[in-house]
Amino acid sequence: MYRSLMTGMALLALAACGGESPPPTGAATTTPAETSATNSDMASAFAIEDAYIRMPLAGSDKTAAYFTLTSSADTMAFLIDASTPAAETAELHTHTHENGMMAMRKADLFEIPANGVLELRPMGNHLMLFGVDSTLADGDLVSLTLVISVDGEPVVKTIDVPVKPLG
Ligand SMILES: [Cu+2]
Repeated sequence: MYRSLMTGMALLALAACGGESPPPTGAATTTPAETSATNSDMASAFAIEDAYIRMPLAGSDKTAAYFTLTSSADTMAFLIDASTPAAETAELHTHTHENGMMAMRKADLFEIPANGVLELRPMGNHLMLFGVDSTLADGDLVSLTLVISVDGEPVVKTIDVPVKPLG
């Protein structure tokens, strides 16, 4: 029962995400050295909790990452990019129901409200990972780098995220 549910979800992920071409590389702006002090100050305005990467289903090289990002910045910020050495590409995805069908769509950004929370969760907004390292195992810690745009400046935040099975 549980196994067939998981298989169904794998097929859904393949159907929804398989046809997309990877985004152009170099989309994330590199950080000039002279702004790094400012950026590290800004990075502390964003706290990431409950982060995990869902262990890929057997035979799949796709999975998703979830976390809760809390901002203490006084302006709206935007999550604009993500990357991890454990996957070839990472995309921001929304998860919606359309005409009774579940669909995932690539998003250019997620809003992080001023002094608010951006929540990535199963069946909601998520980070989709493609070309995932096939050796990932339950309990592994994976580096995840997020690029947050604050007042038009990229703020880079890197965290270690555990790999966990779904549920
Ligand atoms: Cu997705």
